[in-house]
Amino acid sequence: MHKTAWITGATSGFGRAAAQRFVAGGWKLIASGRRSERLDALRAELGAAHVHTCAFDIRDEAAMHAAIAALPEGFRGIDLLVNNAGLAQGTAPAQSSDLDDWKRMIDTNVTALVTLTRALLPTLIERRGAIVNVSSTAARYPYLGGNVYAGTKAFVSQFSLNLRADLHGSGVRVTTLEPGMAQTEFTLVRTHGDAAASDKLYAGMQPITGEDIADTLWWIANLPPHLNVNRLEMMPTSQSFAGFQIHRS
Ligand code: NDP
Ligand code: 8X3
Repeated sequence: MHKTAWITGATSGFGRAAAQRFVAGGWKLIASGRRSERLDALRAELGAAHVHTCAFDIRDEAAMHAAIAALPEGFRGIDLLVNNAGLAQGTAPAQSSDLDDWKRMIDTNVTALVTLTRALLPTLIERRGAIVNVSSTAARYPYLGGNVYAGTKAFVSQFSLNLRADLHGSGVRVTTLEPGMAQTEFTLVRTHGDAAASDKLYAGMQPITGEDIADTLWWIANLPPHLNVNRLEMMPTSQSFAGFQIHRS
């Protein structure tokens, strides 16, 4: 029997690559995101029989519940939820950040993630499924301008570990995936469309790709049922750690 994955944020980056990987591997796919034309193109590319798409803003709780209610019969049982939709907004220090950017990140990366997870827990429990929450190295390593983005990802990581505790004995597996620098539309979104800044960030280094993440998600989801990856942190080889900063008067 085909398993079914719901991958949020499937219009770009990690989510689109994962959508391609799971359908190629024989899974049925629910792909969501706001950009309906991209979802239509994905469905055309991957084949309509195994792909259901739903276009909605994940911050819109009513639209989310409508999308769940409208799932076709063959897509109602969900074996894997990949909570991938998310964003960073801005790189400024806290004292000069835009509060609306902060709220947008919290609404998307935290509130929408827990809302969808809560709604899908019954089917995930029924099918002894799995949840992979896409967090970030930002959850663990502070950096200048990370502020609320990093805070949302710390929430995602800690929520994932706590979900594991609550779902003890249910057979549902939960993983938090914490990638470092990856080349997607992430930086374009973060900088409000500054392509030069995005290109500059990735210049001269080899970032993680969407395909790298898709392969990792595929590995996690297809491990034998007795194995749970709790937390997986990964970085490009060309990215590592720097020291603390010291202010001297
Ligand atoms: P992209 O910008 O390429 O993809 C983000 C996806 O999230 C898009 O499909 C977008 O769809 C979706 N999304 C964003 N906001 C909403 C919304 N309000 N409603 C519905 N969908 C939304 O970035 P990535 O692939 O890099 O990001 C995926 C995840 O990985 C994010 O959670 C990000 O924080 C995380 N991450 C990224 C890293 C990186 O360096 N790139 C590193 C570590 C973690 P649409 O715009 O169509 O709605
Ligand atoms: C994205 C990685 O380092 O830009 O989550 O915060 S970073």
